[in-house]
Amino acid sequence: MSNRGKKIVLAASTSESSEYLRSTWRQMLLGTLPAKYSRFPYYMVDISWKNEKHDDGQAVAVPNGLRVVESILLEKFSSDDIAVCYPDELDLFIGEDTRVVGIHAHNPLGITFATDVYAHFYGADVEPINAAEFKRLITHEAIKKHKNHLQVIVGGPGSWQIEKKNLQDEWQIDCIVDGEAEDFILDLFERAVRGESLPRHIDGKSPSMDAIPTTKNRSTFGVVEVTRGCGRGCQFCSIALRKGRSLPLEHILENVRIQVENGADTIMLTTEDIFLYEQGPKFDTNVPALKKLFESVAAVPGVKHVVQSHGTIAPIVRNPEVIEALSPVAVNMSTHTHHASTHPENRYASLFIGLETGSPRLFNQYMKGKAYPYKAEQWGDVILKGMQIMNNHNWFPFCTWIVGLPGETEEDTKKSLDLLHALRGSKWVIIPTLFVSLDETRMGGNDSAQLYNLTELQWEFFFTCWRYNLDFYRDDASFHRKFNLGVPIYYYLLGRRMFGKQMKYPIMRLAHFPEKILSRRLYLDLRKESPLKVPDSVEIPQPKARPAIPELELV
Ligand code: B12
Ligand code: SF4
Repeated sequence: MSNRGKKIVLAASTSESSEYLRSTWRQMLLGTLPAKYSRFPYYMVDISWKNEKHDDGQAVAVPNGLRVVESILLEKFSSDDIAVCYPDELDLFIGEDTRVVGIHAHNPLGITFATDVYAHFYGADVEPINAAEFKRLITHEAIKKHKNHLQVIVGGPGSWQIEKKNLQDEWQIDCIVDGEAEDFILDLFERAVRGESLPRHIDGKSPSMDAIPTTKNRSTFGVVEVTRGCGRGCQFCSIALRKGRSLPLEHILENVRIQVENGADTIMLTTEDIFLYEQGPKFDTNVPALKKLFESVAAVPGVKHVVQSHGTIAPIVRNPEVIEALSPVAVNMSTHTHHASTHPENRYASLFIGLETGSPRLFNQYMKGKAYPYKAEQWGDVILKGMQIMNNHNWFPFCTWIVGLPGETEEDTKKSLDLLHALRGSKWVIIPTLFVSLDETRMGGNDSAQLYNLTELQWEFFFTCWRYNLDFYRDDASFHRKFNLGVPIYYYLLGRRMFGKQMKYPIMRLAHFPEKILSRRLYLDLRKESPLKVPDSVEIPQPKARPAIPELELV
C-alpha cells in the first residue's frame, strides 16, 4: 500500500484483544503477570497474546467498546476511511491522510481490581503484560511520526488509569474519554478529522438505549451486551450509580448474528449482572425473559457456545429456579469443562460474581444494595446458599473478594476467613483482590490497600483462597511437588524481604504444609469442619423490616 493511511485508525492492545483458547481467565492473567518474565516458560500456564488478523491486516476481534465506536463512526464515514487494528499493524494504516487514532483502554496500566496485586510479587516496579502491551501501542513509532497531523483519543473503562498516573502528556494523548461515549463520539471524531482542538478530558454520560448501535464486526470473546448499568450502589464501583437498563432482544440477536457472520462461534452475554435483564421493580428477576434470551441466542445458527460475564448472587437465592431455567443453555453450551462437573461432557457454567467481604459490618457500610432484598447480616448465608444452588446445577462461579477495605479490622478479616472456611470444598474460583480507590466512585477519597501493608490475617485469607484454587484446578501431583518446593524458595529469596514475616505461615498453606503445624500459627484450622453451615433457606425480611434500597441518584 502506498502509505497515505486511513483517515481514522482505531486500535486496541494485543493483550486486551486476545481470545486465546477462548479463555477469559487467560486474558485476565495477561493483566496481572509481569511482562519482564513473559518470555520464560515460567508461569506453568499456557498463555498467548497473538491475535488473528484479516488479509488486509485489520484486526479480527477487538474489545466490544471499540466496535461500538467503529459502528457509530460508520454512520458518517465510509468503511474506506476507517481501519481497526492491533499495534503491529499500525504502520499499515497510519499515514499522511490519518487525522485521528482512537485507542481502547480496558485496563491499560493494570492498576485496577485484581490486577494491581499479582505483578508485585515479582518486585516493586514490575509491570504486567497488559501495561507493557498498552505502552507499546500508545508509544508506537507510526503515531509519533505522524503526530503533527493527527490527534490521539483514548477511551474505555480503564482510561482513568492514564490520568491517575499522569501519563497523558508523556504519551501525547489529546483527549481522554471516561465513561459511556455514544452521545458524542461522532462529534468528537469529526472535530478531530477537521483538525480542531479537542477537550483534554470528557466525562461520558449514560446514553438513551436507542443511541447504542448494533456493532458491525467481531468483538473479543463474541461479547454481546445485554444490559447497561447496575444501580445496586456499591460505593467502590464505577457503575454503581448508572441505572440498570436492558437492550431490546432484537438488538441483542442482531449483534449475535453479526458475531457469527464474522466467524465467532461463542457468544459472551455481557452485563454487570445478568439477572438485571428485563428486571421488574426493585431488582425482581425476570426468569421468563432470561430464559427467552438464552434460548434465542442459542438458537441463532452458528452459535455453538454461550457464556456469560457477571452476575450477583442474591437473585439466585431469591429465585433458585432461574439457575435451573438457564442451565440447558448456560451449562450445555458452555466452553468450560472441569472433572468435578456432573454434566456428561463435564461442562460447567461460569459467572463472575463479586462476593467482596464476609464482614456484615463492612458489607453494610459499603455495599448493602448488593444483597437486596436480603440484609447485610444475611450476606454470609446468601453466599453459602447461592453457592450450593449454583454448584448443584454445575455452575462454578469465578468470584472476587476485596481485602483491605477502608477501616477493615481484625474482626472483619476473621469474619471473611470464617466464611471462606465454610466454603471449603465448593466448586468455584476465588480471587482475592485488594481494595482499589477509583476516583469516580464514592470511595475515591480513600487510600488503596497495599500488599506491603497486609496483616498476617489478611495474608492468611489471601493464600487460603489460592490454596483452594490450586486444589480445585491443579490436582496434579507432579505440579504440586514442584509448586510446594517453589513456595518456600520464593518466600526466603523474595517474599520475606518484600512483604515481611507476616507472610510466612500463610504462604506455607499454599505450599500444602501440614495443617497440624500451621494451625498453631494461623487462625483457621483446615483439618476441622467449619461451624457455619449452609442454611436450608434464607428468609426475605418482611416488607416493613426490609432493607431500603440505598438512597441513590441514578443516572
Ligand atoms: C466483557 C468484560 C471483560 C472480558 C472481555 C474483555 C475484553 N478485552 O474484551 C474479560 C472477562 C476478559 C474481562 C477482563 C478484565 N476486566 Co473486564 N469487563 C468486561 C465488561 C463486563 C464488559 C465490557 C464491555 O464490552 N462493555 C460494553 C462496551 C460498549 O463498553 P465499554 O468498553 O466501556 O465502551 C464504551 C466506553 O468506554 C467508550 N469507549 C470504549 N472504547 C473506546 C475507545 C475510544 C477511542 C473512545 C473515544 C471511547 C471508547 O465507548 C463505549 C460506548 O459507550 C465490563 C463491565 C461493563 N459492563 O462494561 C468489565 C470491566 C470493563 N472489566 C473490568 C476489569 C477490572 C477487568 C479485569 C482487570 C479483571 C477483573 N477484575 O475483572 C480484566 C482485565 C483484562 C485484561 N486483559 O487486562 C472493570 C474495569 C474497572 C475499571 N474502571 O478499571 C469493568 C468495568 C468491570 C467492573 N465493574 O469492575 N473483562
Ligand atoms: S453489584 Fe455493585 S459492584 Fe456489581 S456492578 Fe452493581 S454496583 Fe457495581
